[in-house]
Amino acid sequence: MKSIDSKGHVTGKSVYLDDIPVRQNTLYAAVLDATIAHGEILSLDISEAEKYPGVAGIFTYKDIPGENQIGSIVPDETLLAEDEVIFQGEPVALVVAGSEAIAREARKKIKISYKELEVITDPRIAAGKGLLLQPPRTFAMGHPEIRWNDCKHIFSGSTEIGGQEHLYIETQGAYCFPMENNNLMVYSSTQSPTVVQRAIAKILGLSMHNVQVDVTRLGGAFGGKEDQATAWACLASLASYLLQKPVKLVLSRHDDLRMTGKRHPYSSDFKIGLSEELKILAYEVTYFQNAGAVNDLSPAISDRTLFHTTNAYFIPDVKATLYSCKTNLPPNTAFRGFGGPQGMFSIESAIALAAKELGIPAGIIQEKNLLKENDRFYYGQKATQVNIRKSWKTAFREFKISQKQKEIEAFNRKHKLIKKGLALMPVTFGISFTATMLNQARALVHVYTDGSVGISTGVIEMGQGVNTKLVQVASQTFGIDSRRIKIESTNTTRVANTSPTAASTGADLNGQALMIACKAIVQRLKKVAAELSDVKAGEIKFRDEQIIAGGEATGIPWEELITEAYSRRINLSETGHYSTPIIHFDSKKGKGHPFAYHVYGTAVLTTKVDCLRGTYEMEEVEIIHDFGNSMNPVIDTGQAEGAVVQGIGYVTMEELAYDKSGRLLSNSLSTYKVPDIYSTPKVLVVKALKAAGHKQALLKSKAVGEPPLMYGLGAYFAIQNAVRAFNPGFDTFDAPFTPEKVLMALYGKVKVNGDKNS
Ligand code: LUZ
Ligand code: MOS
Repeated sequence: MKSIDSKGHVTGKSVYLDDIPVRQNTLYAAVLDATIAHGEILSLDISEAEKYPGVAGIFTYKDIPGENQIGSIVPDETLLAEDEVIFQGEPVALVVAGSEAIAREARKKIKISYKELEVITDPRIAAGKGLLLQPPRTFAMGHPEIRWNDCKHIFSGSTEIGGQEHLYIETQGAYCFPMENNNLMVYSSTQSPTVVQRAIAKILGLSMHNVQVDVTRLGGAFGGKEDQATAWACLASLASYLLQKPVKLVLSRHDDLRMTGKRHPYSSDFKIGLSEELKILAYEVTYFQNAGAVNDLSPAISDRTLFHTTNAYFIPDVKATLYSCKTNLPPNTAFRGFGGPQGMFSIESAIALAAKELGIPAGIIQEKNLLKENDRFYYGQKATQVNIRKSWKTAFREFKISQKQKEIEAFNRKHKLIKKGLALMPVTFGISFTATMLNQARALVHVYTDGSVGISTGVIEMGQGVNTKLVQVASQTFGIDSRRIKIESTNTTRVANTSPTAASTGADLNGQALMIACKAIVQRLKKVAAELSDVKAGEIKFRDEQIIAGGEATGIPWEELITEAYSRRINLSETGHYSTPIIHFDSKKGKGHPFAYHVYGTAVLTTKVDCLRGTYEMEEVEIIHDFGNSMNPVIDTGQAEGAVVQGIGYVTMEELAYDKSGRLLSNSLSTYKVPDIYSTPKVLVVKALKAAGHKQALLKSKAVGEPPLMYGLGAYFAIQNAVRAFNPGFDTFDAPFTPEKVLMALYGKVKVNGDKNS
């Protein structure tokens, strides 16, 4: 089925937050943010700004009627700074005026003076000073410290991997207006309506039932609106509540780039040990996560890094330790993959280093160590229905990888100044929120008397096509045409206590809740249909908009059935609640069965490097991906293609630069480069692995949002292999591999791994 949004999107009729028609007397807000990354606020003078014509109010933390606190996992994040600022871009005051332009002008009239304090942006320096947001966290299996004795080959090194800007097309924003009796209506561009609702209630000293949050759709999010949509909704609500007027706050692109957190940069040390037969026997890794100034979602992201430390491999003795380091950067946050990519980059770097030292292609080591059925992940879960080897083998066959490798070797022998490189990237990604509690969802279904259907769930449509999947579920379960089905906005008064739409679980959790609700209505309708057609309820089915009795079409249409059910006073509405079975995790021990299932796949990536300029092109990216039994191949393939390009951008051109004062230098789209149509691979093929799917996946169709992003990591290693064909000594692991860094790698002093200052 085609996306139900495609027509609205291409005709420009789809409504995003900024398109919601505003009410009379709407005011507009702009945020004044800290211009230094660490300091005491000595004085804050708003008097001149207050007098600026058209200004309706200026608010600081002193105006907050409830608690100045929006931390979602740990209460360590103020909405508005009090006496100290801890990152550049931290909100300090809110200016509200008759127009956006006035608010932004008046903002400049606020005078603020600071006493500057030491700024730390490097996670290793932070760790050295004991600046940690959480105690160090270790997951382990076996005893690598003993196992080194059995290893024939041991290699160690370090990796750096940068952050990533989400660059959702729609910037952060919220629109709020007061309702009677102190209630508030809030439109928010959030992945987490309930997180927003809870935070607003806390800020204003209200109860959650006073705050109604509504979301129609987002113009992209990628994790950037899982936790970081909250502040803007709280600020707009604060002004709206205090002024009793509608208030809109939409960040400009520059404000958004400067004030919001990104994917976490990591700096890591690894040690890998292999047997004579190239089995990885032991692996140890220490991660220094650059978390920024407050926790945000970092504790959960840390967990996912630890879960994906061994990627697609079985390693018997593993120990991984993570330091979540407090720096003076905007709080880094969720981003598609959620710490997984950084963990996988380390193990892939370790394998790449071993391969280089042993003079063999990395693929040989990768293949020998891929997970097998019933292997145990080092966090305790047994791997079942493992498709990684199957995807690897299929990729070799379908994409003629051995032949490609030979062609590249021949090409490199022939060409002096152009070199090609190839890398394989197997991916294994766990599906479920790592916080078991969040793996639940609800749906509300109404069948109206004319046979049309309205559906509410807790899921957020952000371009991933989840609403189309919901239509498919309802249409299949009721046996009716998709045109009868409407997906309502996501609203906290219709579906409460929503989990964020995140962790690739949106369709699985909400789709299964929806199916439960639809099935309950179907059960009731079957009794009515049985009486109408004189067979037992067990022999009734609904298909093609009519009652099928004992396998025969009755000609009794859906509408008639509904009219009859209503006249018999049968309940035509239902809620469904789904919670993922089986999963559990003991976070103290670091053991359990945290994931409903895993998604598997293998990518092969080739690149061509211009060894004069350091520029490169991704030539072919070909993927065998485990979609399970895809319920919507067009949508799922689109998700996979978008994700892999985003992953390639992450390790190639997307470079966040901060200066020593903690200022974001890459603070505009002229200095932060993301993949465009010219930099996407010339050939991009995503083929579905023939697979049965998993019974915990919605209609056996596996979650698809995040896993394919990690194929993109292979771009780093493909470029590295091309560079090595020119400069064999090169073995640094420092992503993103921008053309500038490629040029240095081609000609600069050959870096020795672990020598970070050269
Ligand atoms: N968000 C979250 C996520 O809160 N928990 C998770 O486990 C997760 N995983 C991936 C992406 N977002
Ligand atoms: Mo997420 S990284 O909000 O699934």
